Amino acid sequence: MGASTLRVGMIGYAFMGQAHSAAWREVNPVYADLPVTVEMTALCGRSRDKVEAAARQYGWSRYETDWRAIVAADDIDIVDIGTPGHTHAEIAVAALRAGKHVLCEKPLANSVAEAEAMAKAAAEAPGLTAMCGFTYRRVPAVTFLRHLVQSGRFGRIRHVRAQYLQDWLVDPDAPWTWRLARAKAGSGALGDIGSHIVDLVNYVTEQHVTRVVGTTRTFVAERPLADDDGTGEVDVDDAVSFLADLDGGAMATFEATRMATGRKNALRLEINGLKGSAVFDLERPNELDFHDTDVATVEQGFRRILVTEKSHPYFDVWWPPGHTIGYQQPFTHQAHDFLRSIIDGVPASPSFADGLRVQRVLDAVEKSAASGGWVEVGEEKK
Ligand code: SOE
Repeated sequence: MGASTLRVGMIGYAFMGQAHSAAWREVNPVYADLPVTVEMTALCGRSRDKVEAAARQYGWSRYETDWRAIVAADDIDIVDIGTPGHTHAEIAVAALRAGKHVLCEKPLANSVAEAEAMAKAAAEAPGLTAMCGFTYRRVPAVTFLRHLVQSGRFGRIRHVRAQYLQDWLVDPDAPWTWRLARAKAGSGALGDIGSHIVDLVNYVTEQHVTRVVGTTRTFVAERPLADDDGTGEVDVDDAVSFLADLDGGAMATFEATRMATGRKNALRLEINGLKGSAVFDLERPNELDFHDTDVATVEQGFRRILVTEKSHPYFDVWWPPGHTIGYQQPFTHQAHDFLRSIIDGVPASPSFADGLRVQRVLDAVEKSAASGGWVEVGEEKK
């Protein structure tokens, strides 16, 4: 291999494995100016038959059945982690210590202690890129919303409303999965999808959650197993709601649920500032609704911005205006920005420290749901 090749080993081949594989596959063809070539060197999973088939289907050169082989391999520069949360810390810390760059799916970990160990390992490896996969930062309309905030179009922000609504657990007979086991997933809707909106509120507003009060609910405590007659226990939340104070003075509400009938993947963000408001909904990913008080009062109202111009974030490499992109492309943007962080030595965003910050909020929400009161979000250890 030449110095201009970066070789990826990916661990996990399910939903995120498919999305990340597509991103690694298309990052060079899409970004012609990238001075490195990505090699999809090895895919790892525990089931030999399944990982072999996935490696062939997604275009990986070889497969492994033990993640340690990926971390130890001399011909791998980047470890991409797409496994359930309980494995993230061990793999990521080992990979960083072995001198690999790491891209790790969200939530960063299943506990604050694990996330702290990961952030520490990243801090102790300053020459390596360690990024947490909060991919929605790279939806062009979301990035553009952040630009609008930064350029003062909302003035002081008073309210933030963040929701992530799905419905794949509405049916009480929907099968049990690892995402419903605390030992593997850490929490339920809170960590799986609530983590995305906590990160996005931080990212878009540059305000951080300081305290929370919330409640969680498990509506269905047992579900049928997919491959035998038994049932599996659900010991995580199906839904969570919480109020939060942000350090820039805004009030925020958060809601994450897998029980919102008809809402398939509705990540919604609404911002109300003194000078304007905006609404984003991931079910309409190329649009942003913007209300701007600079317009004459009689002409005011929410107008739809189609975020597909070449000058919108990330769109320079895509299609002519109006030719939309979808769920996959932000993963490609993420792969590109990850590679750029390695090549240019710029800090990864979101970093493991950002992932830890989200983890502290999730932890505070769980404590609040247990106590019924407000909980301060833990501070960084000095
Ligand atoms: C499942 O709820 C899930 O796949 C999340 O784990 C992802 O992060 C989100 O992008 C879509 O929904």
